[in-house]
Amino acid sequence: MRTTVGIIGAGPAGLLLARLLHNAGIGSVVLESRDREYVERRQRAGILEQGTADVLRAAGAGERMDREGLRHDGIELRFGGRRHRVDFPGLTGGRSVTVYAQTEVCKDLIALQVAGDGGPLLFGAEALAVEDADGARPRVRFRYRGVEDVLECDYVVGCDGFWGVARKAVPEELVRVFERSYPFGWLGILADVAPSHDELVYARHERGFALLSMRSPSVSRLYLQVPEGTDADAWSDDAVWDELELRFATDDGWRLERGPVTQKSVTPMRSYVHEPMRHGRLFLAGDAAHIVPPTGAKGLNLAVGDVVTFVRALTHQRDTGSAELLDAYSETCLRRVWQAERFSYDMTTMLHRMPGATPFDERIQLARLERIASSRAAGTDLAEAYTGFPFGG
Ligand code: RFL
Ligand code: PHB
Repeated sequence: MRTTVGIIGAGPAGLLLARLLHNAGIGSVVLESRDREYVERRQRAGILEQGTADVLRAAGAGERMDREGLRHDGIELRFGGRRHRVDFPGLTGGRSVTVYAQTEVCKDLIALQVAGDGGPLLFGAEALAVEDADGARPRVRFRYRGVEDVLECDYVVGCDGFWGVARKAVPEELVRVFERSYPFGWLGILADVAPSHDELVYARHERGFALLSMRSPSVSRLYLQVPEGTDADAWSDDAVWDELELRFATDDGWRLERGPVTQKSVTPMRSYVHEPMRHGRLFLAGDAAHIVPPTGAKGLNLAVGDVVTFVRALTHQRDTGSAELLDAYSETCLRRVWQAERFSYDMTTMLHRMPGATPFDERIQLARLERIASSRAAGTDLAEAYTGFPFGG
């Protein structure tokens, strides 16, 4: 097999990349180790930055998002029994975000890919290794239906997530990894009940962080901070609702509606950056190169930024003959990645119960929240970061 761009992974990064390349007239093959059903059911992110929604629209993948997605003009910060709304358009000159689940983005992109002539998308095709990444003809060795095969490419893009194989092809001596893990995770539930608030609620409580999000007007998505290594099944549904109620409690009598829980799982929290994001003709995009804790809602949006940057660079090379933007890929992406790392870290440390925190640390945490609630400048900083940094800037 031969193609221009070999893409490993059919998460949002790989699927959107295949779409954007197709729209630019560039061929690709996508190799995905899981089956289609698994990819379409995986519960993950829920918030699309304005720039992400714009990219999906421009790629021709925004029709259902525009119909079913929910535009959100703010979030609520809850602490000390009080509520503070961060007004996105008011603070950023009109920007907002869209609540539309990552699984739905993936379904829409897969449907386009299999319906059109967007190039092969192979499910059940596991990449084993990227070979000759810094040569003229990189290859992906993969196994499909029990048979090993080789995909020869002009470029390979590793969109294979945190557990993928692509970044192993970058020689160790050229790599720097920046990492931080947090000694807690998020217990997430999906519940068949209308969201108890019309915008997301980020709550800081002595017992730990809680987040109220949603998937639709009738489906809630809620998270609780739990200790590292927590088994989701150790929490009964009632225990989850009781704990959520405690952490979201306000002085003004706000009520949390309960409903049947349809999914429950625990997500670990990690900050991770792999530098560089490029080696020869191998490019890394999305979670393959960087992870953020979910508190800033940035992971999916970073993946989109990376692939937009790659396609811009590749079309620039095709149209002008200049490899300048491809050469700058890692640097360009990393500027935006580190801004998202900073924001996700700030949101995480401001809102979670940090093990080992002293009473002094807790007062500082509250002072950071008070500052956002009382200063337009501090509120604007959060609103700008949450609604999104420019792509490729
Ligand atoms: P993905 O989605 O992990 O996709 C990688 C794909 O590669 C496949 N793969 C392989 N295929 C072939 N050969 C191999 N050897 C392979 N190894 C792996 C995998 O099967 C998979 O299909 O990475 P991608 O595309 O970079 O996308 C990144 C996002 O998924 C991730 O950043 C977000 O989900 C993070 N995230 C959030 N991001 C947001 O922007 N907003 C949010 O609100 C948000 N909330 C979240 C989140 C992530 C969460 N979890 C579960 C980690 C909430 C949660 C709970
Ligand atoms: C979600 O809806 O899954 C979600 C929303 C906001 C976050 C993280 C996750 O910060």
